[in-house]
Amino acid sequence: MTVRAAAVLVAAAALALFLPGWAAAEWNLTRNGSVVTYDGRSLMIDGKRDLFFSGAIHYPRSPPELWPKLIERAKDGGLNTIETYVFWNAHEPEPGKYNFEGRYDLIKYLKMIQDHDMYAIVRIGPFIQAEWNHGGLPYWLREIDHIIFRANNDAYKKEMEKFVRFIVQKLKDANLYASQGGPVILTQIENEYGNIKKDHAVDGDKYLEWAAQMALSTETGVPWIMCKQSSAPGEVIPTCNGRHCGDTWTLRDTNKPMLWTENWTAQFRAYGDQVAMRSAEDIAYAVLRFFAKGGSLVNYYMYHGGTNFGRNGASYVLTGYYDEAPMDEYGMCKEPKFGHLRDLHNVIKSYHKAFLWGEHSFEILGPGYEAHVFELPDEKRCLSFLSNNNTGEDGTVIFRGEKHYVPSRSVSILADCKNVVYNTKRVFVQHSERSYHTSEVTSKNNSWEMYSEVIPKYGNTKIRAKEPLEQYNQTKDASDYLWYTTSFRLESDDLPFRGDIRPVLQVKSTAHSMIGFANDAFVGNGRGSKQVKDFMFEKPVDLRVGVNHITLLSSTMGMKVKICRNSAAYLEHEMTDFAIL
Ligand SMILES: *[C@@H]1O[C@H](CO)[C@@H](O)[C@H](O)[C@H]1NC(C)=O
Ligand SMILES: *[C@@H]1O[C@H](CO)[C@@H](O)[C@H](O)[C@H]1NC(C)=O
Ligand SMILES: *[C@@H]1O[C@H](CO)[C@@H](O)[C@H](O)[C@H]1NC(C)=O
Ligand SMILES: *[C@@H]1O[C@H](CO)[C@@H](O)[C@H](O)[C@H]1NC(C)=O
Ligand SMILES: *[C@@H]1O[C@H](CO)[C@@H](O)[C@H](O)[C@H]1NC(C)=O
Ligand SMILES: CC(=O)N[C@H]1CO[C@H](CO)[C@@H](O)[C@@H]1O
Repeated sequence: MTVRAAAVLVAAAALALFLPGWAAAEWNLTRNGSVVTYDGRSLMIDGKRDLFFSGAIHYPRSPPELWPKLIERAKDGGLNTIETYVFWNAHEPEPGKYNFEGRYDLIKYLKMIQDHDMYAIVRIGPFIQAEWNHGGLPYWLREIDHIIFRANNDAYKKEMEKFVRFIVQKLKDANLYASQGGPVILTQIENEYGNIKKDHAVDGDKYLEWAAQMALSTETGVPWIMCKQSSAPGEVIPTCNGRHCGDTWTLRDTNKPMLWTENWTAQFRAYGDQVAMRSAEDIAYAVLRFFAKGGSLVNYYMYHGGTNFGRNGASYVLTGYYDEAPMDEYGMCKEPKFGHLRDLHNVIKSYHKAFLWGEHSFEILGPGYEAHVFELPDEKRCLSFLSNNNTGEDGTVIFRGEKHYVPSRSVSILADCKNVVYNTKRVFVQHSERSYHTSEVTSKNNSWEMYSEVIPKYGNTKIRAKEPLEQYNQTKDASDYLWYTTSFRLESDDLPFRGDIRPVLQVKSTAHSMIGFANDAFVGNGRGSKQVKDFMFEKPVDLRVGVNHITLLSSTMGMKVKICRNSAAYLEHEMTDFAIL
C-alpha cells in the first residue's frame, strides 16, 4: 500500500543514521589454505558464506610505491577484496619473453593484498578489453598464421592456453591461491564473451566450453568465473557487468551465487568526452537493489582507475582512467562517493548473519515499491530492504504495520526489519573538492631538451612499396609513429594550377592522426575521433616544377579494442592504413 507525497520532514526524522560497531574487513582465510566453494547464496570460505565488497584497482595503472596506500584506503572504504585484470601484452611483449618488473609486478601486488588481509580476484582473460592497448592481446599474436582471436581456432587456443597456464603456475609457485593460504579466491577466464558470441555464430559456444574446461583443468582450488553472462559451462560461475545488475540481469542457474563483477562507478573517458558523472546515491541504489535480490559480491569498476602510462591505453582513451571513481586518479578519496559506499558496506556487514543465512522473501508494497526480507526467526534476526523504483516520486509505504518514507529511486535498509539504518539518498558524508597547486619540485629547476627530427624524403627510405603499407605491420606496436614519404617530378606542363587555385593533398587514413609536409613545409594536421575513426585529410599544398616531396607523419594512440559496435570479434583484421588519393 502506498501513500504518495508524504512530507519530507518526516523523512528527515526517520533517517537518523545508526551505525552499530563494526570490525574492519575480515580475513577468513586460514594461512594454511582454505577451501573456496559456493552455493546459491554466496561464495563460501571453508564452508561458510561470506560477503564480498570488492574494488577494481589495476596494478599497472599506478606506481608500485602507491599500491600500499591504495589498498589501505580501499580497506578503509569497507572493502575486503581487490580485483585486477592480468595484462598479457605487458607481461609477454615478445613470445616467451616475460616482464613482471615495476608496475607489472603482479606477484608483489597480490602479496601486498595478502599483507593487508584482503581477498583478491584475478581476471586473467587473457582478452581483457579494459580500455587497454589491444585489449591486452600482444601484437605478435597477429603474425600467427590463420589465427582468429577468441574463437574456436586452434592457433588462438594454443597461445591462450599457454599464457593462462603460465599465469596460474606463477600464482601457484608464489602460494597465492586461497587453497594454498593466499588471497586469491576467484579467477576469471575470458571477458564479456556474450558481446561477441553471436559474431562467431557456430563456434562461440564451442570456444566457451573449451575455455571453461581448460580453466577448470588447471586445478587451482578456487572457482572460476565468466563475466557478463547469465549462464556458464559446468562449475564456472557467470557474473554480471553493468550499471544496474539488480534490474537488468537474471542468473539462470540458481545453484550459483549472484556476483556482480563490474558495477561502473562512472565511465572511462575518451578524448573529447564530457566528465563522466555517476552519483554516490545512484551507485548505492544499484548495489542495494542487487543485494536485495540476493547478490553477495559487488566489484566496483573502477574503485581506483589510475593512469594509462606510456602506450598502455586503448585508442582515444584519456591518460586519467576513471578519475571519478571513489578514489581519484591520484588515489585520493572522492567524497561523498567513497564515504557513502563505505557506510553502505559497514551497515550490511553488521547484519550479515540475517542477510546471508536468513530466509529470503519478497513483497510488492505498491507500484514500484518492493520489500526484500532476510529473516532468521530462531535468532530473532531480520533485515529488510525497502525500495522505491519510481523516478521523481517520493512516497510512504506500510511495512509490517509501520509507515516508512522512501525517497524516489532509493533503497532503505531496515535493521530488525524496523529501524532505517541506511538510505541510499541520504548522504552523511561531506563533499570533497580537489584543487591544484604548482609544486616547487615540478615547476622549478626543470631542464628541457629539444629534439628535432629531419623530415625524411623518399631517397632516405629503406622500406618501399607501391602503396602505403599497413602501419601496425611496420611498427609492430613498438612505436606510435611512422613516416610515409613519396617523391615525384612535375614538368611545367603538369602544373595546371594558376593564381589562387592550388593543388590539394588528400589523404584517407584509418590511423588516429597525422601531420602532412610538402617540400619540408608544414601543410596541416588531421585526426579521427573515438566516434568517427577514419578521417580524410585535405589541405592545399604548394608544388613546384621539378622534384616534389610529400611526407606524412602518421600516429596511432593505442590499438583498438573493438571494431564492430560492441564487439571485439575479428580484432586481428583491424588495420591502420593509408590511401593517398
Ligand atoms: C597451520 O599449520 C601448522 C603446521 O602444520 C599448524 O601448527 C597450525 O596449527 C595450523 N594453523 C591453522 C590455523 O590451522
Ligand atoms: C570471519 O572471521 C571473523 C573473525 O575471525 C568472524 O567474526 C566472522 O564471523 C567470520 N565471518 C564469516 C562470514 O564467517
Ligand atoms: C599486413 O597488412 C596487410 C594489409 O595491409 C594485411 O593483409 C596483412 O595480413 C598484415 N600482416 C600482418 C602480419 O598483420
Ligand atoms: C526500475 O526502474 C527502471 C527505470 O525506470 C526500469 O528500467 C526497471 O525495469 C524498473 N525495475 C522494476 C523491477 O520495476
Ligand atoms: C635542482 O637540481 C639540482 C641538480 O640536479 C639538485 O641538486 C637540486 O636538489 C634541485 N633542486 C630542487 C629544488 O629540486
Ligand atoms: C551494459 C551497460 O549498462 N552499459 C552502459 C555503461 O555505461 C555507459 C555510460 O553511461 C552506457 O553508455 C552503457 O550503455
